[in-house]
Amino acid sequence: MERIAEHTRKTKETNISLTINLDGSGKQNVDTGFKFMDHMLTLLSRHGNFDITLKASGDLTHHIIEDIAITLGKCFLVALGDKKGINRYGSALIPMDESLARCVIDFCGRKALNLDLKLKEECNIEDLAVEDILHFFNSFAESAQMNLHLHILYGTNDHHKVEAAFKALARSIKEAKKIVSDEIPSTKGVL
Ligand SMILES: [Mn+2]
Repeated sequence: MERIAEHTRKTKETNISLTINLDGSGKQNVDTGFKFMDHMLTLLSRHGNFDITLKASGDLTHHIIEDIAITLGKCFLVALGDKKGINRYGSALIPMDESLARCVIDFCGRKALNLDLKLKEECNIEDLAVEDILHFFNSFAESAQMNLHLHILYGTNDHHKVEAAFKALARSIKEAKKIVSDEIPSTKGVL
């Protein structure tokens, strides 16, 4: 069965159109209007080994980034379906030059977020505010109904820290979405 999800979210604030294919090969066509977001979602797809097509527009940066995260999380939830056979858990330690990111995830059906990217507050990374980047992970975890533990262990360059964090999330997703059996990976029998 194909693990594909397509969702269009149109509100008075934003217009998000997103498709993912969990069994793709890491191909992407991403246009969010924000260079840094495009950069991060492109590498999320590439290193996460899922295909993504995304077009986003809207009024305010905060709204657009938040609604992309909500839509992306929802697409993961839908594409994972009943989660039969998935590895469920994923983790990764990923460096980006002097920075090191650690990510551990569980597609368990419940949101929990433990996030510390050691970023300078009230600061921008390229064309995005740090608070919008942090909020992205919160909205994504909530919408995908997953446990997300994402930490920068050390580092100095904020661009490197965020890039390492997205790559660690990508590798964790790649591992967690993988089909490894024909059973639902829960003693409750449901995820
Ligand atoms: Mn970069």
